[in-house]
Amino acid sequence: FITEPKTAAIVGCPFSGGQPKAGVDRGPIHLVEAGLVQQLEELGWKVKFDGHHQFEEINTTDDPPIGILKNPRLVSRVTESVAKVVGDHVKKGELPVTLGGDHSLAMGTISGTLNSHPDACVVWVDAHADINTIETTESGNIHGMPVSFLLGIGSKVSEYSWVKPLLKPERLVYIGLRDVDAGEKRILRENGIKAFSMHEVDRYGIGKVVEMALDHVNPDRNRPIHLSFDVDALDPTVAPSTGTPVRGGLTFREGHYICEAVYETGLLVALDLMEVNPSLADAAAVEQTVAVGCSLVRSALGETLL
Ligand code: B3U
Ligand code: MN
Ligand code: MN
Repeated sequence: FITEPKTAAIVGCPFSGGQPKAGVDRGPIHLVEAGLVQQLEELGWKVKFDGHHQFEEINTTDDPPIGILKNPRLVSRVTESVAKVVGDHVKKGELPVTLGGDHSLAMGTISGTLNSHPDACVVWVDAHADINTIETTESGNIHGMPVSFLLGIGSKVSEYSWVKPLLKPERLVYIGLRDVDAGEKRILRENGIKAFSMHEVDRYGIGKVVEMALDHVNPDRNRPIHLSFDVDALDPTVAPSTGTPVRGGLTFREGHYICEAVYETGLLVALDLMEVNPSLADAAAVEQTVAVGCSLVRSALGETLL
């Protein structure tokens, strides 16, 4: 699905409107400053990066909550513009690498992927399921909701009518969950959505979990894969600088293994790396988190240990 010469497009999204903590908008700036572009070039990719996306033309001085939803118009307009950018790269056979920013952005990235590849599957790596609906969300933070919008479940908000329900429950799989709201557990159950929580990672080991996850969404290994990686899937000792760390997460190697195994399929068409927040934790922890973020992206783009 990626055309030669293989080209990665860095889609830097300095955006924090899907959650309340400042600083996550600086995640992409730190990842690029750490040398991500050169690192991917060293792996043999042609890399397109012409600055981070500016959302300033998106004017939302007046954005009162819709029901419980916070910053609803801003998040909608930003993610819609991200959907266009990511969709254009995918259409051209380029690999968009979207750097967040908060995970509401995945509403845009996955819409962009599915517009060109309606048969694509999504591997969502996260401590959280991000599948709350308008009815179930307690926080009103849209970064906890993008998956429900993509599936088209829950009540509709006209502001989000651009989001087409292109994602089928059987084309979605989770790895790394450990902080799932009661309402979200019900949604996962009722929609038959496959999820490998940390319990399954402990029971089977990461190798088997990734194999089972891909067997579920991609049994013939012929569907394009969108990998949406929330850095908080990793244990907070590995990736401390993130807005909602949850203990008991993926080890450094488990996180990288997922990326390596997805790369090995040859089916990756889009990658998200989300929720790096350089304003949380001390300088050393920030440096560590940013370095891990870059290294996950390299693994997903073909860096090997040998
Ligand atoms: N499920 C909660 C908490 C949460 C979701 N995603 C993150 N936190 N990062 C919610 O707000 O929907
Ligand atoms: Mn997330
Ligand atoms: Mn998360």
